[in-house]
Amino acid sequence: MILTDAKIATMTQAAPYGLIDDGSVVIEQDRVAWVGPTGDMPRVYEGIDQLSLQGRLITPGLIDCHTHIVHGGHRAAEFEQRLNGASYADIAKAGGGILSTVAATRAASCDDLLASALPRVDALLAEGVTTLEVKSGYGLEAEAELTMLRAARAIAQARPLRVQTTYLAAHTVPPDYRGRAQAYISEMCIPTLDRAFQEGLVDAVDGFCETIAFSTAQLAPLFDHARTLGLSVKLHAEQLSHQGGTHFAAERGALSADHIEYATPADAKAMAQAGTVAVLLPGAFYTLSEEQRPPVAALRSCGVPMAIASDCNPGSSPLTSLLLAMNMGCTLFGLTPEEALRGTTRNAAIALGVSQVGIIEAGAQADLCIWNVEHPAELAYRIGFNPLSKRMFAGVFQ
Ligand code: DI6
Ligand code: FE
Repeated sequence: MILTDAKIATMTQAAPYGLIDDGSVVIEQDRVAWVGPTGDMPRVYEGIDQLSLQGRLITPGLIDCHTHIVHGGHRAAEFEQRLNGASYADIAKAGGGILSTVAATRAASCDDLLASALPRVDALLAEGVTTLEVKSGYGLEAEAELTMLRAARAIAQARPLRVQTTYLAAHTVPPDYRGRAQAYISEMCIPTLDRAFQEGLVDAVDGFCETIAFSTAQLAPLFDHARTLGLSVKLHAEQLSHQGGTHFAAERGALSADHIEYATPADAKAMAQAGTVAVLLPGAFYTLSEEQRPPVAALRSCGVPMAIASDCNPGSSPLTSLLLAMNMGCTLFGLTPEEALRGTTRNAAIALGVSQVGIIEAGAQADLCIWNVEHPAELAYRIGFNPLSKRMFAGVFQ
């Protein structure tokens, strides 16, 4: 198939957008065979069926590289508590927060978790998401963590998209290990990681480095173990305070350090050296009414790739719109619309360690979005409007 009469944001070159004004994409099975200005199309492709897009924009399929989309229950009551004056940390210390979602998640079966996640997944798909990262981390005991990961894998059976799973048992210390974080890591997180790995349930390992969760020293044995299994690591770092997580993540060659509102210019430098992606999560910043912004200027000047994700979770970011996350990345964090789109395509793919997605070039996966817009900046510009015309996953229009 040939998609023609299109603007194409290939995201392959440096800014702006790798844009081709009057372009075509040749698709063979699940791959892009050729992309370029229509006038340059090789003659071998003459005679193949052409679909005119009448000037519409093609981008790579969007990638949401940080979600907790599998979880039981919701936390609307806490939203209300926060608006009555309680802070996110207060609620967590009082046994609410993550732990209330843990109770609801443990009570749910794999089928329940899948069924409750799918409407949220569908909201993301409707806006052009073709690759989705899903974390565990609301089980905090072996069986419930494994169940979450199985539900995450089941999403890719139930819907046409790619799922990357992340093991986040080190999300917070469960009540039965209170005050014994290190024992929780060695007795629960590490042995369960082995089981998840053997079952093929895990693509990467994550942790939450924060005063209300784990220190870098407590996370170190888990990250060491991930490395012995050949698994990549990533980290929730510097979200609410500076704990050294970003530096620790960079030192260990992490795929990404996520949130990083409190990261410093020195942290940005360490990330640049390690090739660690900065995953910015404006939905959590917005929901928690945070004021400390991630060090975007330092990230930019050091050349750290920036990604944007929904952080879809029931507590700090009940967000199921990647387009809105892009808008917030621009409005709240000062990203350009070009950086926002790069952040949900090419850089999001790097944050997941997945190649051949997030860009449009020969050999790449044919995961594409077709948009009813004239210019790619429109994607981050509108608020609450979805201009998606069609979504293609693995060479098939959905
Ligand atoms: N940081 C977050 O923003 C989420 N997890 C994390 O480590 C919040 C999780 C929750 O509140 O349920
Ligand atoms: Fe998160």
